[in-house]
Amino acid sequence: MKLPILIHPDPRLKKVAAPVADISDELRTLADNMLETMYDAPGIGLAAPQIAVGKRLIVLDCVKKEGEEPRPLVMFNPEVVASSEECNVYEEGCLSIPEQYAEVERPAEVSVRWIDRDGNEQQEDFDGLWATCVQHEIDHLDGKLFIDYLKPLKRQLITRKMVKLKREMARA
Ligand code: GNR
Ligand code: NI
Repeated sequence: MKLPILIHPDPRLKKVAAPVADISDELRTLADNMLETMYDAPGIGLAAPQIAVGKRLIVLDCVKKEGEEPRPLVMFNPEVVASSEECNVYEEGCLSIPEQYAEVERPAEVSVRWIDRDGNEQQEDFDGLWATCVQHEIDHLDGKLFIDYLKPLKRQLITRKMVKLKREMARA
């Protein structure tokens, strides 16, 4: 089932999400619906607060090349346990901030620990687009958006555009 994605500004996107206690079938279904919503958008990641669920759950798949095997990842309670000194700059976008893109600098490599859909603890190192995306998604769980890294003026400009977009969407 496809779920509606919240558009910034929305107070639900600014809240710190709550850790998940144990992995139920209900949570697995939610994760599957998030993956469906993400692929449909299309996007390379999605965090539960974006669909108005205040839980520490993210999904991602940064395999974007045609013909390559997809790699859907479901992460409950994901945590960055180590980050590289070296940084990367990526042009980021967000499904909650449609059609707005800006360069954001983040650690180039991160080690992430999480609980998978079977309730097992996992840890893996990510680099490239995967590293950027997983950090962007974990930020959502802490109520943080990529525009929070921009200069206030640029952030305000984008926020105003989104207010206008939401007004137009409500009228349509
Ligand atoms: O689809 C998405 N693309 C993207 C591109 C660069 C950096 C981060 C992202 S994540 C984004 C989907 C999204 O909003 N996830 O929260
Ligand atoms: Ni996002």
